[in-house]
Amino acid sequence: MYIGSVSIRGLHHLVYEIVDNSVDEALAGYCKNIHVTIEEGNIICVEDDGRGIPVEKHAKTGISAAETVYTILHAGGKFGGDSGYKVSGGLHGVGSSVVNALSAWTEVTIQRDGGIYKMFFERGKTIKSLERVGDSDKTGTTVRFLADDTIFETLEYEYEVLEKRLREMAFLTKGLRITIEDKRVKKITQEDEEGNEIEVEAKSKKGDFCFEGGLNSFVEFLNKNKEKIHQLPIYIEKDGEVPIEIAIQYTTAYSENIYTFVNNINTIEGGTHLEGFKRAVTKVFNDYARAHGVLKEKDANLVGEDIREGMTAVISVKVKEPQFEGQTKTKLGNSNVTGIVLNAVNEALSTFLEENPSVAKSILEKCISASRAREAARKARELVRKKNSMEGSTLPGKLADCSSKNADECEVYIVEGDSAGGSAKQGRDRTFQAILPLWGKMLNVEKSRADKIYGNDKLQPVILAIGAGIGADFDITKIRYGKVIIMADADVDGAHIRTLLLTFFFRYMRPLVENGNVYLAQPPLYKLSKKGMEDIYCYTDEDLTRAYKELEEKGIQREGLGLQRYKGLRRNES
Ligand code: TSJ
Repeated sequence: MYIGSVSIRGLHHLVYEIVDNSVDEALAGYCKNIHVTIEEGNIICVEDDGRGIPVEKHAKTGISAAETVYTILHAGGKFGGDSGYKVSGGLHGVGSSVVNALSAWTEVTIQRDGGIYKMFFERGKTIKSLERVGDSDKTGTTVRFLADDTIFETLEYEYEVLEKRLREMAFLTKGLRITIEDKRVKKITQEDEEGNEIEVEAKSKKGDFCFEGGLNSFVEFLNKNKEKIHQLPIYIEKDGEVPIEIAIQYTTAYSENIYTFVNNINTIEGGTHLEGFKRAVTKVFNDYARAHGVLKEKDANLVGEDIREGMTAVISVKVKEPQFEGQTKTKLGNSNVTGIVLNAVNEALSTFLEENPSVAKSILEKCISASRAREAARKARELVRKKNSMEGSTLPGKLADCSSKNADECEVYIVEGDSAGGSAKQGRDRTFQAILPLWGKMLNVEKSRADKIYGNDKLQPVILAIGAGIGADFDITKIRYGKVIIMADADVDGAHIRTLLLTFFFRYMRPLVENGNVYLAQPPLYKLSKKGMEDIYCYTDEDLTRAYKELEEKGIQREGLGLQRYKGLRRNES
């Protein structure tokens, strides 16, 4: 229920559920450090230096509070009386019993009241009740668990995914230190000086996150590779019924980048807090522009989009009984939050602009030029539309189309260069596979405004081949291929083209990405061959190591194998 799925996503959720308990302890003011370790065998260890889960026995049940949290659904966060400011209750903080039920085993260690206490569970059942096993002058809670492989599709945690979420948690909780270490032994294949393939142990990965700046550090982190319009982020903090924390920093980029959180949960579908924020920002900048003569009486107001161009912002609110709506339950529904955020931003942002006129001026200059570009883009779009309706929607000349017209079964391969396009054409099944070769330098849409996208000669063939328009006009029901497959070389240039095309799809054909129509063709890195044996293709270094091992078990030694190493990047170099 809290975990959501048995895929790798659900697996990662197990870790978040446990860490959330320690973060709650930090929010209550009692925990400064949280250590997360991925141990060999995909065992997770979460350790905090909080007060330790209460160990005394419950008057009625005779069971310790600690064991209750771990075995009774929903028990978390509801015992121990007033444990300070708690806002969880929504999606997290109550999931420890769920994690327990979904784990092959769980070991809980509590240091508290001068003692060390331990308990142990298997698949949710108590194997060892809580007992005192030693003395300690420290306090804290440590949970180790192994997810149940009969429930989850995979137990292989992705370090980067966990790291990103833990870094985010550290940003959202000023001053809290969260560390992560991946201690799993990873073997990778490398070439030694003589060009032989050798296996070596990869370095363990580590992260150490503590941000005194909180959300200001967060936006600075998000903007670290961007050119800033003002150095210090605009910071808004307001306590009250709905505590609000917001940081804003403008860059010269053309996109808007707003992240919203409710009780530390990323509300990717936005909701009432984002609504209030957007309305306030639009109003404050327009009012300021009028009051200071940047907009004259005859000028139309700036629209929200113009004002948010180049904006990076993080919004974090704490809501007592959050209602989550939307497809993925990540949209805040509480309607009172709109007005509360709106008022807080109105007040704080207008004060900021009055006190920092040079920053206000730079931001407004950017808004005005965004507004002009929007007008130019509208005209460019009209032009393309008119041209298409006059000429009929012609397909690009270089497209080798397929014969089927049923989009569900059709694929288009976007291929780099003429030679690759040629071999792709030879290898394809022309009934359902189309090939679109591209050349030359693809436009980076992140570095250009919309008016430069319409009619761009590199993007035009892609737009016409897919046949569903772009931007606000994009209509996914019109796509001519159910699969849009980017097939670029496995080298740096290929990686560049992949990134540029993905950026274009993300910014101008977002539904295509969200609906899962975009694919990357992955070429193999190695081929193992031997006379009388079917060729084996390996896509990663792990694949190769596994293939060697399996062949060895069949009595085939690696010395007798032909190894073809294809041009391109090893995974660890990409
Ligand atoms: F729930 C859990 F087992 F999953 C878990 C809880 C896992 C981890 C890694 C940490 C925790 C946890 C719980 N850390 N800190 C706490 N704190 C309490 O449970 C606690 C301690 C004292 C009092 C009190 O009122 O004295 C109240 C609470 C809720």
